[in-house]
Amino acid sequence: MESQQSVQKSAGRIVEEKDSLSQHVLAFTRWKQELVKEISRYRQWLQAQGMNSSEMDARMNQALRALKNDRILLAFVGEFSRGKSEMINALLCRHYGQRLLPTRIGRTTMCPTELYYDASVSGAYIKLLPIHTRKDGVLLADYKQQLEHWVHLTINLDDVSSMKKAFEEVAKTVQVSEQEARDLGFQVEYLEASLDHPGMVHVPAWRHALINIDHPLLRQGMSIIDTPGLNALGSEPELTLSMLPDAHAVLFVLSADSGLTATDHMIWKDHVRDVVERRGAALYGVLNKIDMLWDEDEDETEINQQIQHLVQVTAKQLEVPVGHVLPLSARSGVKARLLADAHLLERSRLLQLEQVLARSVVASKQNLLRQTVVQDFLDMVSLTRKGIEDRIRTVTAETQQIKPVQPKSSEHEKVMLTRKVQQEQQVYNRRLTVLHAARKMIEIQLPKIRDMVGQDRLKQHHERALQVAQQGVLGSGLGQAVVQLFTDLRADLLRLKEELNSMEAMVQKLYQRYAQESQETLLDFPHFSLDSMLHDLSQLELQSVPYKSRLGNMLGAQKATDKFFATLARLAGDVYLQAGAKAEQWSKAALGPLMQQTMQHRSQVQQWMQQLNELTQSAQRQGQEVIDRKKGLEELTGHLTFLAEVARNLAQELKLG
Ligand SMILES: Nc1nc2c(ncn2[C@@H]2O[C@H](COP(=O)(O)OP(=O)(O)OP(=O)(O)O)[C@@H](O)[C@H]2O)c(=O)[nH]1
Ligand SMILES: [Mg+2]
Repeated sequence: MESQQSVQKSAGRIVEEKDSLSQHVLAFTRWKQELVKEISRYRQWLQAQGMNSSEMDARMNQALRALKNDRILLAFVGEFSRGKSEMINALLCRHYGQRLLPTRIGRTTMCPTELYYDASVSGAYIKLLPIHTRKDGVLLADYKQQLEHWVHLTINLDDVSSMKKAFEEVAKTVQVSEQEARDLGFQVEYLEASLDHPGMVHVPAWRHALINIDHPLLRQGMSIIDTPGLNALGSEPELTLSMLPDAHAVLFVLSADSGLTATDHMIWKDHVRDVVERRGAALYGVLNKIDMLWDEDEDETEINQQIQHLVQVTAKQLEVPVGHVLPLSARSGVKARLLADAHLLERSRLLQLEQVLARSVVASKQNLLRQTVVQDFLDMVSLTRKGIEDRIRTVTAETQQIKPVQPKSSEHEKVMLTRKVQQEQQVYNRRLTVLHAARKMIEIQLPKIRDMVGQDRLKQHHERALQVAQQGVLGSGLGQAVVQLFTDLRADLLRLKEELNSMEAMVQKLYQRYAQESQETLLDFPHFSLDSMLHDLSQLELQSVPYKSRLGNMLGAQKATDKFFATLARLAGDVYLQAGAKAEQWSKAALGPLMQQTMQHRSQVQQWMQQLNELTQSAQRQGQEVIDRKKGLEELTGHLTFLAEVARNLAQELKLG
């Protein structure tokens, strides 16, 4: 809040953001907030009615967390000096009235740099992970949990020069011997030699940078990753194996003056295209620096034709649709924004880029949430509705049976109600017995799941793969180790899949028994499949192919090979453990609808019991009975109206998709 105010106060900054990307992201954020509100309303209502259960609570918490933490991740990749950082500046500069990231001819960005906004910490900062941490074999993902290893710089958003200085750190290099550079996992031929210290080379000072900064786009839930040019992709395997595949959109940046060069093509082929497309993220080629084609002597139409031709050629080379190659001048975009020059902004085509990002990235993210979170809630609401409808039917039938108040009718009423309570109590007990049996069954199965896929087994597989690596002939060990690891992990998941199938059959039977005991229609229960995780595992294995061949041929690249294997094993292990955890989660949630139904039934039986108590306590109240029931009915109908409204709102969200 404080930094937001300081941003607003400071002179010279243009605070207003009206571009379409920002608007779309903002609309998306509002949409999520509305959903959170709707879900919270339903949850409070459930609590007030005593109809919530711990399973439902857990399910709702998970969905609410997903909605609150959900971010859109945008990554910029490509050969050095193509203008990646300048493009990020173009997206963000208007808010600060200046460029954020350093841009220069030659290599500038030295380490992957993540920009985001974290509302839970006050003040802007840059956190930098020293390069020597590459030697200790600890993954970046783990370092992100141990922030004490990072160098912390605070950013003063009100002081332009201090801000510039802080951002310059990202471009810092240090000089080390060639051997040291190799030990750090670099390929020396790609490094710049030191001019004053022969035999020394420049390596990046930092392994990774995290920048927390308050900007409307970031505040609304967008995170941006800037990457250094060539070979950073190869030397930090986590970048290609984990960060890029996690991005929702990847912009592959090219320069319009040189078109697609051989190195551009290598990066595209080995590290970008397949990795991103397999995950279904949006992937665009950006032809930057189109201003270099602008020529005062040529008219605009001719220039545009040239640009269009270049776009078509590039699309063909990249084998993507023409609409996925975007011509742009990032530098003019920055200038136009800083000078508020509408004509230059149009010429820069920056707005087209923002529109594409808004349409494809934000919209696809929103759709994904619709299919998961919204659908899940809709299912829960329908189940509650069904329960209330059942109650209405019962109460209506009972009300019709009540004759106008006559002497003795109270006695009759009491007998009827006692019978009803007894019957329902029996049904409830039978249901509870089935539920207990079902719970027991799940409790027995849970340790089995944990034994089949868990930390211990993962460790065994890992060790076995390492043995295979050591036995392999020079250069081939890595490939064999990767194959071994994936074969073992997959075998476990396939066995777990079989186990889950038989569990599902058991759950199905229990649901049938439950329905028979209570003579109700069969409830639907949550289903779960390991297929997506098996798919993720295969994708990861495929992603390792370019590395295997490249590292396999590199003699003396032991460090890089070890690091690559450690990263791959960790990521595969994550998918594997996640599959185990999800299977466990499913087993616990599989009985959710049964529980919900039973809870609803219990509260119904309790109500009848109360009625019976009241009836016994005061005989005069018999006349009141019809009125009470009518009231009860009105209340239930009110509940139904409420639930129908919640369901309508949620269904509306689904339709909009
Ligand atoms: N003419 C022109 N120059 C640009 C444009 N965008 C960037 N540049 C220039 O190209 C050079 C490199 O830009 P950067 O943004 O640093 O490139 P990068 O891709 O981030 O490069 P690395 O950080 O080294 O990977 C700088 O001198 C920029 O001013 C553009 O649209 N037109
Ligand atoms: Mg850069």
